[in-house]
Amino acid sequence: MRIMVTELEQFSELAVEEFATIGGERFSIAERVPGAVGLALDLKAWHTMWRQCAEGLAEAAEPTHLRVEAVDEFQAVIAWEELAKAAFLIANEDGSPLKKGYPIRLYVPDGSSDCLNVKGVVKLAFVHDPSLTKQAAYGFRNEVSVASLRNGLKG
Ligand SMILES: Nc1nc2c(c(=O)[nH]1)N[C@H]1C(S)=C(S)[C@@H](COP(=O)(O)O)O[C@H]1N2
Ligand SMILES: [Mo]
Repeated sequence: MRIMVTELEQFSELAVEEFATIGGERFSIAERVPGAVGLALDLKAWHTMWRQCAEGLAEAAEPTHLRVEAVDEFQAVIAWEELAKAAFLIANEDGSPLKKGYPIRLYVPDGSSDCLNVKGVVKLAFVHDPSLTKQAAYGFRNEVSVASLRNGLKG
């Protein structure tokens, strides 16, 4: 299973092993999410390193939001500010692939809801759209309307 990553005009499709080698120090997710188990990478550090591999993003502003989509079509849209402590769970403690959450799982410590801890992430979109609300949204694809993500201005 591959993880699709997009930002502006850039696009990558990465296997979990490739995703993990983009970089960042692996740490135990329990350091940020008490009770959670496995090895994680800091989201913002990972993003910075991914940008260095992708062309044309060095000059780009910070994203405004992250949109994640899962294998089961669960998705979440989260404002960049809410992701200060966010991490990607990439493996079990012993380095083996995740049983629960494969290929990777997002964790948003200090987030507005545990519901944002999306399992089975297969798409990450680093979004540049200041018209989206800062209020995080989540749910199954056909339950999250685009209108609800906006400040009531655009459809
Ligand atoms: N892919 C996917 N991720 C998901 C969900 C889901 O239905 N599908 N449910 C979310 C919700 S609503 C919650 S509360 C947490 C539950 O996490 P847990 O299974 O570790 O208890 O996962 C979140 N991540
Ligand atoms: Mo939830």
